[in-house]
Amino acid sequence: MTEPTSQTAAPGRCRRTPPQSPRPEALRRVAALLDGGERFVLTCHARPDGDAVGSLLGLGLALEAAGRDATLYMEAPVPPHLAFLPGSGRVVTEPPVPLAPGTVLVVLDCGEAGRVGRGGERLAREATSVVVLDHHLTQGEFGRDVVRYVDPEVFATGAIVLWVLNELGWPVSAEIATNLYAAIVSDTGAFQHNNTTALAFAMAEYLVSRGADPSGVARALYQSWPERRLRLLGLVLHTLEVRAGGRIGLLQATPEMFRTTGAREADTEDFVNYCRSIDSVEVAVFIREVHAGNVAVSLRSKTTYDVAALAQEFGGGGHFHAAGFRRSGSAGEIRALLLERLARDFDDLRP
Ligand SMILES: [Mn+2]
Repeated sequence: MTEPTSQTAAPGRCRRTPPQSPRPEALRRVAALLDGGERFVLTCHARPDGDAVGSLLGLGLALEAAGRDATLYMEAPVPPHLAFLPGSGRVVTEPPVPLAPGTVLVVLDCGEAGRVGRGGERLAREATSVVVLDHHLTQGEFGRDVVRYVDPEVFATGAIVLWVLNELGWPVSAEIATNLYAAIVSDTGAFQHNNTTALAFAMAEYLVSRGADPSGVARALYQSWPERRLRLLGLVLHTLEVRAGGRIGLLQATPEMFRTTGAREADTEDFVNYCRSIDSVEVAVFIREVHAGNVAVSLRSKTTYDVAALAQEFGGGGHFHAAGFRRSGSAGEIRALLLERLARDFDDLRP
């Protein structure tokens, strides 16, 4: 464990303990399961973001430091833009078969076995117990009893992981702090989204005092993209369309755009926010068709519109202001369906 420098640790200048959780009982149940377990499998939702990966690695490193056997499983390798996170090299992309008796499955930043991707449902079935640490509104079934710490009011799953570690009295190393700090930065949009609370800053302060490097994390998250991402963005921005008197903005990426730029789906992270950045836009939509017939949609809202509810109608989910879904079909078909549905909420939206 890296000790904070004497400067940051000076009394009155840094937090000795992280802020407390508002749900101490749920926290105690989770902590008891982690403390009593010997063998763990940690996983998160497929196509993970910084909160999913940071939470998974942060908890994984803490379990290992506490002498537990922890397998960190994701269905695909850590996305390149998150590979800087300490411990990312320990992630395996094959789920362990079969699960050793006594294994505790911990599902992070995801409330549904089906969203873990390949092997998620089997892992949930075979595990001795299942713990869910999450903050999504949309919660689904695991087909069994699950111990959940789920709070949609919390800005990041990384915050819940920090509470769990604090409850256990396990040390927060610089590596763990970096992961949890990156989780919070990612899910608050670098402290810009309206989930950014005083608690988010208090936790960030604590994590920086434990060794997280804010400018290093910002550089890795926001200034380390391959050139092809910007080439793709250039093409995507040309597709901008605003509807409903400017309140709905749409962007689209076609298979051809991916082909000509060599960009991948992971390179489109946060593209939807360019649409939301328009002054009049309340609902931002980014439709991407990576392979023909295979469409993903990102939805964002600025203030009062619930995009989680909208995404759920299309088989997806998420948060009030940030959600998404995937469907088979053409981008054009799904765009038409979506606009038809949005016309119910936006009177002046004409098909
Ligand atoms: Mn999250």
